[in-house]
Amino acid sequence: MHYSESLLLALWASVASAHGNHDDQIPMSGPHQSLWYNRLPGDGGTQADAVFSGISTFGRLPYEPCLQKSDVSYDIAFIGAPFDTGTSYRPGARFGPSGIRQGSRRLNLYGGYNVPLATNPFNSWATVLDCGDIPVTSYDNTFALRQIEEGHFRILSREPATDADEPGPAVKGRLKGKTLPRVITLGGDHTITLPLLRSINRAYGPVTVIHFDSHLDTWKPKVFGGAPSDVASVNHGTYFYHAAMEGLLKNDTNIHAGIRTTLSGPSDYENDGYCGFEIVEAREIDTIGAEGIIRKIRNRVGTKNPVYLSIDIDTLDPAFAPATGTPETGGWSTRELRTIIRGLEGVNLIAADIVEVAPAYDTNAEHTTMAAADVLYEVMSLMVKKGPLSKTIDSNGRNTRDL
Ligand SMILES: *[C@@H]1O[C@H](CO)[C@@H](O)[C@H](O)[C@H]1NC(C)=O
Ligand SMILES: [Mn+2]
Repeated sequence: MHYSESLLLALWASVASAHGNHDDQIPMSGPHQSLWYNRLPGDGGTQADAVFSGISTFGRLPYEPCLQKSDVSYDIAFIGAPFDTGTSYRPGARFGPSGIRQGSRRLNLYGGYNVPLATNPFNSWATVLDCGDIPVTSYDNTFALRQIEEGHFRILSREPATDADEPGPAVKGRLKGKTLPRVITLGGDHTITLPLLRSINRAYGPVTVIHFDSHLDTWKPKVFGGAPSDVASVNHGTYFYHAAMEGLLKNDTNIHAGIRTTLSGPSDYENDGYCGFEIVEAREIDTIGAEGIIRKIRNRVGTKNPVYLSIDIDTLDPAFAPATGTPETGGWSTRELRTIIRGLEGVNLIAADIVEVAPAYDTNAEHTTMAAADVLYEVMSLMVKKGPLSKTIDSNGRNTRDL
């Protein structure tokens, strides 16, 4: 035996015995003990990884392959949709789900308590899981969109872990009134929101959308992309046009916020109104502030409508989130967007997505994936604070809680 090896063994023995003799002196209290990693393997303590090691899930939540296992239940599920063949400029959002997970590792290092919202989404009534990714082909957009719709619907249409109320009756083959979990989808380019809304429609009927983005995404296919074929007409600039034409949106209740795109002309805004949206421009933050923007959104969507929240990471200025498909300067800071999202407390969020995170263009410091993770942390917190959906949705899909 080499001298260094025997020294190491002696050291190991002394550490192990000291540890064994004084087990109760090691401070192991507080939430999230599974995240504690300051013990020796095999000493009876946790063998969990550190936040900087091991396999990544969103916020280091437990992973379950929910699509393969029908007996897994949850109240909030994270699911990835690694699709990016609907992009007009920079591809790469197929790596969004894994990038966001990587950027989210430190979310609950200290326990995860959200100070401004006074809630802990990692330690609450809710069972929150990372369900992995929906399998998505990169060779056939039509098939990929079907995969995303079916995958999402299988996650959405399951009984939640926490069933606060009696499930209501199904309405015309829909799941309206049934107790449902919430699903947060990690994109993927923004095209995925069309199949996600198709899935949502099967459960809730037409919904209200809050859309954070620098772009409208209601462009007519002839205007955006030229629509040389039906397949090409569905892309990350046109999916809301299709959603409106398919009746997936509740007209005149939807709102975009953070808009600062150039247009083909003023008619793009007219078409946007036709698709059922109001517009909050990014630059309005200079005149009405975050408070004014929150007020506009709340006035538009109310607190009774079931609301789908779709967040394009390009809402943020490229200084804060450079790694995205179509960056636009002049956007909000991460602090401003987080403040505005927290301002949606009480809004009836049934599901959400975050899209257009393309990690290949990120800084070495992971600005974009961290920003995406932190924005979702606020969304998760809002959902947990609001309570189980079954308490808030009646058989007409209406909020019954006295607000
Ligand atoms: C939505 O509502 C607006 C404003 O009332 C209306 O102009 C538009 O035609 C409606 N769109 C659809 C698709 O029904
Ligand atoms: Mn966008």
